[in-house]
Amino acid sequence: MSSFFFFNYQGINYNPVQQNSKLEQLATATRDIPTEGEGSFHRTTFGAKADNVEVGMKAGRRGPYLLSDPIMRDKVSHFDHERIPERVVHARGDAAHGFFKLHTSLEDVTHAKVLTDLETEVPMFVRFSSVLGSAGAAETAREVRGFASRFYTEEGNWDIVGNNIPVFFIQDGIKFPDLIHAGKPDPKAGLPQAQTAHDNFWDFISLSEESTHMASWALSDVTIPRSYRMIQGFGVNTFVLVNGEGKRTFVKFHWKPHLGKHSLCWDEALKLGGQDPDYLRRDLQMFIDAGIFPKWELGVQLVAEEDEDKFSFDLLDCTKIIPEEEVPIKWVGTMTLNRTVTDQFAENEQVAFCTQNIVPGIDYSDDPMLHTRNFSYFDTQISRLGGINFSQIPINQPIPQACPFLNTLRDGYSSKVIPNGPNYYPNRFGNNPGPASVAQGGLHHPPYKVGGLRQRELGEKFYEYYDQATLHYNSLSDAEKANLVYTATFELGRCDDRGVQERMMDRFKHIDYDFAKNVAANFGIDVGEPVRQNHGRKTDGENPISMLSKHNIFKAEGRLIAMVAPDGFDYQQAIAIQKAFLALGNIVAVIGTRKGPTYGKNGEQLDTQFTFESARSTLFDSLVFLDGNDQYQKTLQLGRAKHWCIEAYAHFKALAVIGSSAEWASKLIPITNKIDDGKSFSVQDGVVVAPNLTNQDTSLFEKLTHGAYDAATF
Ligand code: HDE
Repeated sequence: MSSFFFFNYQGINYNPVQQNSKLEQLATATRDIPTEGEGSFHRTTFGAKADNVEVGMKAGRRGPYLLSDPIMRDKVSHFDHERIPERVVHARGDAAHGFFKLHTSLEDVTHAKVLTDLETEVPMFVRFSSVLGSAGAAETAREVRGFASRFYTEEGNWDIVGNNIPVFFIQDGIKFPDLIHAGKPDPKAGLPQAQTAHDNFWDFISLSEESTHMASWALSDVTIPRSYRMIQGFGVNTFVLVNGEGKRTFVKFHWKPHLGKHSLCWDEALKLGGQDPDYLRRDLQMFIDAGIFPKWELGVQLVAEEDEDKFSFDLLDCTKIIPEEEVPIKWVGTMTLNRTVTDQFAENEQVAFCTQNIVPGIDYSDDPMLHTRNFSYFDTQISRLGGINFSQIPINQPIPQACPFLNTLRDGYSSKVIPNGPNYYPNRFGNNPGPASVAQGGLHHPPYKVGGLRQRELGEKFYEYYDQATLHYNSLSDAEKANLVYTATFELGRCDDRGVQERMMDRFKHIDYDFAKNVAANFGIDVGEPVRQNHGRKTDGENPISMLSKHNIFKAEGRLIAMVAPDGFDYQQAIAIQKAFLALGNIVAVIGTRKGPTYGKNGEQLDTQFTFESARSTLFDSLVFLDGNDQYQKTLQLGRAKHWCIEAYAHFKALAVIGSSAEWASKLIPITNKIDDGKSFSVQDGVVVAPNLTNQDTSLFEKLTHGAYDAATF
């Protein structure tokens, strides 16, 4: 087990992953480094065994270095060229392998095998990312998140390169360089890193009305996710599905996490940025390696071609969603991520997602962002990955058994194959790499009517900017609306230009008058009268639009639990609780006063993974304070231990305080340690309080863990 995680998992076995065709192909490119025996000698890149890799060749023992030393040159020169340009956006990310299994065929609208074949498990590779931060940026910075997924289908690679927000800032890709320049560090000052909280960014947004809807998302809690395992994914752009008859159907793609959507508190995000800048990648890898595999449902929203114009917005405008109440999402298959990468550079860094990668049965719409993206993603890899042959890099190759190398494309920097056959078509040799008909599984671009005057314009409906921003705002819970005010106050509070602030208040006024007033009050800005009477469509009642609402599902599953067990803890209780949490698919960390052994009240021993000093409550989803003897209680009197409890409570964590810890906690947080006669525990404000708990029955602990999570839903 790798030591890059916080600890070795107790009670959970690393789950060896079944092979799939993509992993088999990657295995052929993997070079295992032997640790002993004949093969363990360092070989130069030209294959010779080095006689010394630590001391170079000199003219005389203390003399100058000799340039003729081939081993030093080989080693140092390779090192000199190790770095490649980081992605111009989405530089910081983490990736994992997995598979997709379709459960509901879409055969009436597409002939794509991946969306019609219920039998095959399709290998996948997924990369999660943040957008503006450079490759080393802290992962809990407030950022939009990338969700790029690749299906290695038998018909070729299909990429859905999405985000965790269903819309985008701009409508036409030609503006993308300006948007990103405004968000990235200021060219003179070189700051801030991984932040939108600065004048340039909000300047651009305040001058781009179309950004208002996306801005309402960027300011919401989704930009500080608790885990990549708990984010949604959206293809954002409208694609097209094509069936065997050539009928076209518009489609939007969705990924829904089985664990529910879950965000950090801002205070947690800020602290974690320092405590563990790798928080999200560590989390992803830790759970996958523990065999607790994250899963997502793939959903589609389908619109028949003839219904294209029936909406109040344009289907080609990616600043708009298709509200679920108008077109429900059909859930069709499940993605499971079950293997972490072997080498970050070879896989995470070299993967080249391209929106243009589609398979037969899938086509593009005329979304102007999508077309720019189809150009850009391919184009950027040519400089990022050093030439046109990036598709030959193992992680980018289609599955060779199903999609063998067969074309007349040749040469270019770093070609990794030795093509043996004709390099032009048609030819006289008989083995023509020629085109495939639809029946033979060829890409199918059925005709449809385009036309009109050549012009630099957008569809008429693109010019309505606010209805859906209001719709989004209206669908937030009260807590989320309050957070939106705090976040806007923070972001604009980091701007110094009064004009930027005033223009943003005006934008906010178009979203919601009260929202604008609440933010403006923190800047001493008078927002004046409401800008418009019609605030767009409202959602009635409790979040009827599930895509928009937060749907915070707190489950005692896939969580990281801290069990506080300094010397003197109740060992039987600790073991029962640990088992109950593990059985539900969680990871349990033991916290003590020393790294290494901690001792129960009868001298029993457990290993700790953390001490109160080496971690903070922020790292965990849930904290359990056990029952313990006087020594245990004495330790809990430490300021740091109290801080763990108070801080976790303030961050809405699910907490359990058992036996003597209940009384201790009742002096720190607003709970009472008195519970009704005959009850084992009570749930108060997200805290399970169990002062008299002596029962060692596992099922009670299971209930207890669920109790805390149910109560923590706000
Ligand atoms: Fe990207 N985007 N993008 N983008 N994007 C890139 O491609 C670009 C857009 C997204 O994990 C780059 O391979 C343009 C929307 C993700 O490797 C680059 C436009 C959405 C990733 C690029 C957009 C995204 C990228 C940089 C306006 C949400 C990370 C490196 C038309 C659906 C993929 C690379 C990964 C990456 C350009 C707009 C998401 C430069 C020109 C909308 C998740 O090609």
